[in-house]
Amino acid sequence: MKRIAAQFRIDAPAERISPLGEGFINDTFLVTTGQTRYILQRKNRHVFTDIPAMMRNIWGVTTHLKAKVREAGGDPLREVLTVIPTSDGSLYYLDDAGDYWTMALYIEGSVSYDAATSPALARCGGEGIGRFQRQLSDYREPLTDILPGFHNIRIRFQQWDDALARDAAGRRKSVPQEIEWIESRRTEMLRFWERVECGEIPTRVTHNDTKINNILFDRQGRVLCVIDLDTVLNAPCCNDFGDAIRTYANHGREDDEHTENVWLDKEMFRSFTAGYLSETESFLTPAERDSLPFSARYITYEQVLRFLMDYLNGDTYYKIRFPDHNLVRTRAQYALLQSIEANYDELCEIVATSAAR
Ligand code: ADP
Ligand code: GN1
Ligand code: MG
Repeated sequence: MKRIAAQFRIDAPAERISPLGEGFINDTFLVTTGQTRYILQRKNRHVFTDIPAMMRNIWGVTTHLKAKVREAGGDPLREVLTVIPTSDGSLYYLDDAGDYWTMALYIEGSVSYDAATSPALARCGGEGIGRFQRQLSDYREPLTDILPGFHNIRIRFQQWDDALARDAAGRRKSVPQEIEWIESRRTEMLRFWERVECGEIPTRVTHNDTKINNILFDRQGRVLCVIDLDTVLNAPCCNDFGDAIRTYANHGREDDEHTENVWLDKEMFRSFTAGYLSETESFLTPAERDSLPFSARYITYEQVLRFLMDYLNGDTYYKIRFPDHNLVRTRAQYALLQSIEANYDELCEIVATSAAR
């Protein structure tokens, strides 16, 4: 690992390297030299099949964000992810085993949460995601679509149908009820996505993985920096909103075994929405604003599908900590989906009347 760290432009040889974080996709390490700390990541090459293009996307977006932060008088080294290139100027290091490694500055004084601890924190998270979208709303460089159809339910259904047909892990017959949760909502989910396909809901530069541990806060609970930029793509803004609600407004955990703990916390929803709209109200079209409440159903449903599909496939995508982890996640996210559905009219009302105070 020290040999790999030495490939990058760091200020001194690495003294200590230790694992960090709760990400489900990449392997993340904290590298300490005499003076500075860095994040070293082994990117998941099974999920990301074009890591050079992904890193070009991240470089372009972070360069743009840094200019915005500078203009606003902020600190670009703390408010934007800083990619550290290798000593020969590449954005990644490819090792002999074919693994891709990348490095970034560790943001000192940052706090990472796995759940929102107060409505004030949820509001700050909403501001952070909204600001990220606003600062990128005039980004005109092309982005490579490194994950085609990432939040496109039509494409997810193709993968789903295929997974059911293959039944690779022989688990299909053990989860008939869970499969029915997906099938019974197929039509309404496709109907929502048609609003994107026909252009009524536009696409912009968005993050696409806005769970709470992909944003760093300072010790006062203010947003510092949006991280995990692997999935920055052209997609509808509402996906970022809906994906964030999955963690900020979930009273339980994403993989709660006690599904009675899992319900949508409306105070958290209200606060996240107010923060998000305070940054985005100026540019969102009426159709985009109108799409926000349903996006919480859409992305939570998609997550039920993705966890269950990974269970059917034999746990090949997400890191798991115990054998039925993906099934536990499926059931917990379904409990959240049901709670969102039960409160849906009220969520529409909150979004429609939020004054983005
Ligand atoms: P994954 O794609 O696997 O989710 P992330 O890029 O989200 O990986 O990193 C995993 C965790 O590592 C984050 O949730 C965060 O806690 C921590 N982390 C990542 N990058 C930084 C950074 N630049 N500064 C501080 N902490 C970071
Ligand atoms: C993954 O990488 P991470 O852990 O931040 C996944 C998201 C899922 C999330 C579920 C590239 O996010 O799409 O919503 O797990 N990222 C990718 O917790 O698939
Ligand atoms: Mg992450």
